[in-house]
Amino acid sequence: MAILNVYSTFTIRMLNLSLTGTPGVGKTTLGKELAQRTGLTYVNIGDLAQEGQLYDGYDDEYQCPILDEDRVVDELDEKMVEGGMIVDYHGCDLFPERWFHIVFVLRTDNTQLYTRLESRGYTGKKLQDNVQCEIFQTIYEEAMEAYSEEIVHQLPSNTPEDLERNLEQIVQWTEQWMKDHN
Ligand code: DAT
Repeated sequence: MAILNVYSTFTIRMLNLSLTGTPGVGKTTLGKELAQRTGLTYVNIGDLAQEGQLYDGYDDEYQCPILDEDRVVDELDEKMVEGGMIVDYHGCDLFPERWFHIVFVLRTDNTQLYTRLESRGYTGKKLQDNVQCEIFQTIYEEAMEAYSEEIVHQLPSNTPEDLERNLEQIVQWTEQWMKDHN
């Protein structure tokens, strides 16, 4: 938190991070901890949509509401322009390219992901499809298509050691970005 407060007395450029990847890879865990360590603001798109009921219908197959992407983008745009945001969502190509300075795609081994999603209560097709999404690296490919390839980075997210390493790397990268741009 102290890291960014140093800059708070004058106008500064702030970066925005995307944390993306298949459900269960650890975006929320990493994003919340990262917010604590950097002072950046964590936003979970699923929560934001639920709070504002930013939905456009219901998906019977997956038994979940369908995100109204335009309203989500409108809702967040002002904050994104100000900067200093960490955005957590299991997709990334719905967001404007200009929003992000860096995109992290978290990756988890299939067996681990299976266990995590099962303990979250996922079963049947929903469980299988999500694990397949990870096997086929769907979100990584989506990120590589939607953003400049140099800003897209994969991070392993299997163990607590991975989590700590990812945190340290992103905190360092954030500090460096702030120095370079202010
Ligand atoms: P997501 O937000 O991507 O859906 P999550 O942060 O809710 O994922 O994490 C899913 C589960 O996995 C949760 O029980 C915490 C655990 N987890 C997250 N990152 C981990 C890591 N690096 N090592 C071990 N477990 C992790």
